[in-house]
Amino acid sequence: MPQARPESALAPSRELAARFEAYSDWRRRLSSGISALHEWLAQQDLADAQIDVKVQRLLERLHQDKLVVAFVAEFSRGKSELINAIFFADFGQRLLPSSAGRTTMCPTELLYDASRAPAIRLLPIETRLKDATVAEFKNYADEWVTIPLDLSNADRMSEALSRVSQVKRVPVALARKYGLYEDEDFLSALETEGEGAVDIPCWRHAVINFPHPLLQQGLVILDTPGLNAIGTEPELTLNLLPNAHAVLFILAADAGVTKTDLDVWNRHLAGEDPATRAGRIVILNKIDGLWDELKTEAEVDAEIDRQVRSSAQMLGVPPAQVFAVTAQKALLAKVNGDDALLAKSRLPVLEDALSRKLIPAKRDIVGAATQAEVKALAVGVRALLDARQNGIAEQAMELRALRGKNQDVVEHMMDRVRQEKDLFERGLQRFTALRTVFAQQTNELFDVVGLDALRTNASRTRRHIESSPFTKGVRDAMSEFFATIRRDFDEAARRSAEIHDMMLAMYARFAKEQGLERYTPAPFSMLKYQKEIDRLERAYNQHFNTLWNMVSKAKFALMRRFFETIASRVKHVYDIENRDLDSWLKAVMSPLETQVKEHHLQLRRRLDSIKRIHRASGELEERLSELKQQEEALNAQVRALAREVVAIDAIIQSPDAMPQAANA
Ligand SMILES: Nc1nc2c(ncn2[C@@H]2O[C@H](COP(=O)(O)OP(=O)(O)OP(=O)(O)O)[C@@H](O)[C@H]2O)c(=O)[nH]1
Ligand SMILES: [Mg+2]
Repeated sequence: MPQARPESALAPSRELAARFEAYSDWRRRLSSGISALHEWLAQQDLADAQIDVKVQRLLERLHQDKLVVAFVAEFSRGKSELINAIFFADFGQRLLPSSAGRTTMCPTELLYDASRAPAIRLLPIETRLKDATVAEFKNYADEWVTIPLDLSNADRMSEALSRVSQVKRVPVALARKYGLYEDEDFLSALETEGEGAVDIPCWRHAVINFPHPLLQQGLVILDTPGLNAIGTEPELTLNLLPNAHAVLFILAADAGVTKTDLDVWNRHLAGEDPATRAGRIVILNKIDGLWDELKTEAEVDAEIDRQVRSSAQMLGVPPAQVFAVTAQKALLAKVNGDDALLAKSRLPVLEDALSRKLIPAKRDIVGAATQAEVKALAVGVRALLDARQNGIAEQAMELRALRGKNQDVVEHMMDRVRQEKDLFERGLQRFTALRTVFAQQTNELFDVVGLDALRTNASRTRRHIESSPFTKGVRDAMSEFFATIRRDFDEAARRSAEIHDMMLAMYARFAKEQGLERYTPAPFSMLKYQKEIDRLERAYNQHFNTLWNMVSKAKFALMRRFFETIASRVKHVYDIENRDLDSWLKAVMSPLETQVKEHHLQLRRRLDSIKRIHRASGELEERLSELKQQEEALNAQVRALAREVVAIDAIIQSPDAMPQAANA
């Protein structure tokens, strides 16, 4: 367990922890606001299956919301040391292995999943021979080696964590088969003794499940190995890094910006659009190397400043995005409770920037998305309530007109309602026919962009790659893979527009014929998924040549794995798109279903009350007062709904309550 230490030394990361705690607290409050709305809807009999699914999804998203921060750099720049200094100084020692030379040999995720015991899980490097991605392996516990973490013993913990730097000696041919061995670069830099054997990482990926307060609240830290290791694991380049909320790129003051630093930056981080670039934070580490007792403090600061500016210029980012620190001295300072050294390490400035930038930005995005969904939900419920109100008003009007009238008039009226009901029931047949067409069109739509279509496309691509394993063959196969997806997406856009048109016409028709509320469903847009596919294709194009040239002999193993990673990312896009399409189809159809059901009910009620009045004229006033009560109850529901939505809005807008406990 963390040892006691002077209060002040911990202040800066407490700030980060406090902000994170406040953010989690906000998510919890937001979740309970949404649950309250859902409960109220259920109580009032206003929730249907579609609403249940929407709320469930919203809550899940809020619950699982993660904030991923990746640390990327060439080896030995101090990534692991920086993670130790920011997050694990409380343990009073270096937790993640950090040493000269290559240390972290596999991508390492630090997170907390309460459903599992604290442990480090390691995916053996041998899994590179199989055509599956790390993300897929995550679903199979038996593929991983799990070492439990003893939280009460820092030494044993750090020993368990040292596994991320394990290497083993294998024949060169095998390393090539894993897609690891390259003649000039990566592995030759590891000590090789004797011909034909080479040291390779023991593990392909590590996940550390560890109940650190920040991780418990949804922070995920991603530590990565240096340049070439990044390049050989497509999972990193295509999935983990693009999806990180922030990427910290680390330089070392003693090395300056080297060619390999620039390679890492340009290949994996630079990004084309300024927005991506803005999410990058550059760290100039090891500034203690510039400390010099023979110079004045001002001189040293000027030198650091000069390095910050020149690094910023080389990377094409504003100098304000570059933070000069020394991770090692910061860790030392925190462990010893040395305030002066901690300030001098400048780590607090970085921590402050992290907590100020990252969390509010994330909160804004989550808040806006939640607000939009709650609003859409409320609009649907409100439409139903409006329809009920109109029905009651109509009935009351009808009945009031009967006051003092004789039986004939009542009979006449009953006939009229009966006719209306007949007309409606004929309309129902059309509605049933529409539903059949709708189901047919929906099936056709899923034929075009369902998972089966993707599976067929992927197997065809795999076959093509294998049958023509030359640059052009692979390139053509891949282009065709993306082109097919694009064609399918265009086709899906066309078909969903057709469905939309049909439903618009149907709503208009029902509104006209049956006097139902006119409703205009939103169209479905494929743009989001198209953009994601474009991004994957760009990433593929960017990495293709690099990979092709880099891994001369192992290229086929690597190419296949590279394709599998792309295919699994594309599948992810399809999963989301299919899910969204499914909810869209429900959202387009279910208001009409509800309207029709509701209208049917109202007609029956009208007929019933006129029948009752026909039997006994005393029923009229009684029935009218019943209607009055129903109207009042409905008005109360409308007001309550508005209150529930306002309450959720208030939570979304509420300022962060920085919890006292975190500062105590
Ligand atoms: N002088 C000094 N040394 C540092 C500092 N930060 C890290 N180091 C040292 O630099 C070496 C490399 O640090 P690591 O944390 O292992 O670097 P890394 O970027 O994780 O490297 P890989 O895991 O190999 O990719 C270690 O010996 C650290 O102690 C610092 O601020 N100042
Ligand atoms: Mg490391």
